[in-house]
Amino acid sequence: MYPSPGIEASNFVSTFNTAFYFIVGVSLFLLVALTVIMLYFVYKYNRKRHAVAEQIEGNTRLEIIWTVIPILLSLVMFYFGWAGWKPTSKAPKDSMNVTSIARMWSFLFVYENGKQSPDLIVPVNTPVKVKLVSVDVIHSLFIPEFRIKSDMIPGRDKTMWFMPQIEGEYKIFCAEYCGLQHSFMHSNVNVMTKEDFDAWYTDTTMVITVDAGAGPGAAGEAIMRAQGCFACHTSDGTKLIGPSYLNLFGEEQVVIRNGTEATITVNDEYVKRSILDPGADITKGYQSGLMQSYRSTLSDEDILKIIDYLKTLSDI
Ligand SMILES: [Cu+2]
Repeated sequence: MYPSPGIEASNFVSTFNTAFYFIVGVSLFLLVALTVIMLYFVYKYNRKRHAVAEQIEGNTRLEIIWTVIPILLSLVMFYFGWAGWKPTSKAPKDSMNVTSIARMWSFLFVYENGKQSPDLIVPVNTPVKVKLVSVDVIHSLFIPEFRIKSDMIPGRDKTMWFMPQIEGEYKIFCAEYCGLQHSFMHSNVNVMTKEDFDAWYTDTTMVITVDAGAGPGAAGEAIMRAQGCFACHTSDGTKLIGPSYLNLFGEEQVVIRNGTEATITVNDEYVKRSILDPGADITKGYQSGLMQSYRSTLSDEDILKIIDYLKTLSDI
């Protein structure tokens, strides 16, 4: 369940709401006032009452009024905007650090002890500083209920911070159009009590936080779900941006390597290379340059589990 809108889910909600409501209020007032004045003039100066137009030369007092009032209104809008934005630019020193890695089309959150999660899991009433990393194109991390949003630009160091104030689950969206499956790029923030968070954080039996079912390949499938692999690959034979995993392992594939065609067999080594160095071999018929390396987020052990999963999708 998501908390209802209007609650102070983060420390930035009240200042941003003030700025927003002030600007909407001023805009509504002006809309109504200008419409009323316009209708009055339409009535008063229509052709029946005012057959001949008359030239009106300047009115200094009026001109001062309609210059000064909008300037003051704009300055007050600026003040609320600035007062709301300024505190977002510098995270408190005792913030908890999390790195968010965005790629087409998923978010992954990496913690200081190596823990990884597709959801942002944080303790309530603790400042959280998020390092924003994009491995491919420009994404944007947006948590509407926290009133924070920041672009994630490849190659540029950026951070954002917030302090969650109410436990619950909140949506995360990518707010920058980043390609075909952009609308599927969303996740959750899970705000929990400090005790629950500590229990989750110190449980290192599961570095990648996903619910893995039983059976062969379950762990591998869960890892792939967490890493967002299914944004581009399917397990049912449907073609997306990348080849489907169905009946892939053990098969021969024609790939483009250094501009020339080569025939390879999909084996352990090939899968590992495709994950760590995705540009090396591109399956014929697919576009190159879309997938970035998972070197920083997947261990050799994770890759072995992924291979186990891929084997379950083939008759071998
Ligand atoms: Cu995106």
